[in-house]
Amino acid sequence: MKHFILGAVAAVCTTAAQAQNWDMPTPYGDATFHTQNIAQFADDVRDATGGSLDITLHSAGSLFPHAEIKGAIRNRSVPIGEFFLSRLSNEDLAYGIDSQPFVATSYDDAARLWTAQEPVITELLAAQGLMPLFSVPWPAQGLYTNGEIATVEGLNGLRFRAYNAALEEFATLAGAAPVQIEASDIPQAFSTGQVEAMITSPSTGVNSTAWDFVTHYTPINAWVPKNIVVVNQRMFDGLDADTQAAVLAAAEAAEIRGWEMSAAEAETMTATLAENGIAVYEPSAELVAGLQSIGATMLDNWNAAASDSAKAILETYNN
Ligand code: PCA
Repeated sequence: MKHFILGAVAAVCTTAAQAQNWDMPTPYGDATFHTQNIAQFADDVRDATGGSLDITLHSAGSLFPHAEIKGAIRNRSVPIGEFFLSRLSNEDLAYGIDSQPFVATSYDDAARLWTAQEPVITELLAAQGLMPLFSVPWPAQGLYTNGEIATVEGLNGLRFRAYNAALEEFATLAGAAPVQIEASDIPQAFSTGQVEAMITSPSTGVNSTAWDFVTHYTPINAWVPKNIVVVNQRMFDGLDADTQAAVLAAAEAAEIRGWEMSAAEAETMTATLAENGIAVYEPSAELVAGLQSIGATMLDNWNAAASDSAKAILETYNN
């Protein structure tokens, strides 16, 4: 009897030692399609491993603020997390090429750009003990303002919400005043007058109920930036082979599903903006020309500062 009990206790301990709970911080809210895609990824991993790897999502920056998520994965405060890829452009411009205006403006171009970018940033992240699992784009970025914007001069002097260094540079070149604001803080930033215009996706416009604080939206479709999900390599290596395979398979499915969700939202969320009273208009030729000229200046600046590996991404993409 005693042996039997001891045996049972040992069996329970073995299972307990093998089962793992992973906390996963993400920056965006639960209504965001990226978050929903990641929730499905976590479910897939849980199902495929019979619950032995249980990933708990902490959305909207609730566990770590956006700016700290990558560092938290690196120092193993958490094994896995999501962030906006081009936020790392201060480390190497290779991370930020998807946020340069008019480099890749369609999903096809964005997919080709990712094919060129992925091996380069995989190597950069590996040097920090990090491994990318999957990356998913936002719908192409559009312009939200009060009143229609006919030319770039119309942006002069506006307090402009920014989410990375490239958008800050863009706003500055347009004569606007950039203010860095997290996506979940957009409604408050507008209601308190901190900002009065922004460039973001129709998804983020809908998730932040943009009709409460702007009247006009134009799909300038200037860039297609991505989120990325990254795992700490040592934590991943600590999983048994079957669990590793389950994570990689779920990640591959999440990347495919996420790109499809993004393309679907580009249409449905633009329609939702209009249904809620936002005037959706096509940008004038003058506005597009002005934005393209800013993009050309930014690309010159990018090329002047980019590492060789960053420049190699553009060469691969352009050839
Ligand atoms: N939404 C995020 C990043 C790009 C996007 O479409 C944001 O506005 O912060």
